[in-house]
Amino acid sequence: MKFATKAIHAGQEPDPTTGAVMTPIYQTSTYWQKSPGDNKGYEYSRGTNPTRQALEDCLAALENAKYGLCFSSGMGATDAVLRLLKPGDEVITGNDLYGGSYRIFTKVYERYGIKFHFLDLSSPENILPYINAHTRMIWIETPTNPTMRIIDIRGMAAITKEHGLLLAVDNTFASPYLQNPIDLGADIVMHSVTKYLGGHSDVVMGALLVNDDQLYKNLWFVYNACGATPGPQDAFLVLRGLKTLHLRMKAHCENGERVARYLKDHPRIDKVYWPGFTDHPNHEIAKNQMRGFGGMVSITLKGADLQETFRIASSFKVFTLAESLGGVESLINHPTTMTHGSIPREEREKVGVTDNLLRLSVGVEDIEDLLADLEQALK
Ligand code: P1T
Repeated sequence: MKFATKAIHAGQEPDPTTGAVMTPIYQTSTYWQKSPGDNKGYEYSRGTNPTRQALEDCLAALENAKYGLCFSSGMGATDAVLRLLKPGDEVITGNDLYGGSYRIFTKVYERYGIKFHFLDLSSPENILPYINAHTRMIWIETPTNPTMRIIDIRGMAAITKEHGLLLAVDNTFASPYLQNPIDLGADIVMHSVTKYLGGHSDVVMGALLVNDDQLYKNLWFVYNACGATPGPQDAFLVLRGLKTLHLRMKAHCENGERVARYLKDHPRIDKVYWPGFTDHPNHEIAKNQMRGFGGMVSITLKGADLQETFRIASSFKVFTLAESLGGVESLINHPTTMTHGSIPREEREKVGVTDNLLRLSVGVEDIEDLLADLEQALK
């Protein structure tokens, strides 16, 4: 099946009891057993729930994966992956990451004796000097949040396979519409489902998608044992959102490109971070591994201090100043004080996350209204 058909149908059949075309919200914590162990495949909703199962199967199909697991947030999904590790293990990751990922690595898992190396991953070979007998996993985010660097997934996978390491890819910014890391050699795909997959800024959820049977079993154990699984109402909302993922993503890409090109020539703007520009340092890799460039655009304001940046960030009328991204509505975010506040200044400034940086999640409103809003706010 092609992408649009999978987005609408995968994992979903008319309900066997009523024929309902839409997957029902199975709002139950537990399931009847005729005698202990004699049940219809469901025992307790922390481990299995039919609405969640339909969503997990749909997400797996969209990522060309065999298995899907949903969590109560993107961070819950990341946490489950990290629970595969043990004290003494080492992880190599990028130096340009969602602030919450940096925080769980440094503030939670370093306390349990896991070591993280934060590197410039613009060239996969940069990781070679850091691989040793303790290295277990490479964790990458591409495009990166918020400076839209692109990391070569195929190049990374060649190295992780040679050294027997796990490659985990946070595919939140691209969504499976634009990029399928498993096809490029990744072992684990992670999503903040909260973003493009849900698509309507009304659900917080995460997901992991994998192909390997043993890896799935290990992750399912954590999922059930630690229990950060989402409820059926949220699973239903995401199933509903997914039915328009391909339509929304096409519109996000079109509007994202128009906004990026408009800002590139704007006298108030210094840099525009968007991987579709031919002079973006990783443009060729983006073209190679993605099917479009997405709706995320970051900018730096020319000569603006924090106060002026705040003034501009607060003067939009269509873009809403808020954390998060990937919904139908356009959002604007100030990374250094909002989403990336947990990264020390000297670390984030090295990769361009400065106080005059703003991140735009370009929604699917009429492009003329979005450009007019940018024009009035940047006056
Ligand atoms: O918010 P949550 O669903 O827990 O997902 C965490 C997460 C993981 N990975 C990436 C790349 C993300 O962007 C996020 C969440 N990010 C935001 C809330 C944000 O505004 O950047």
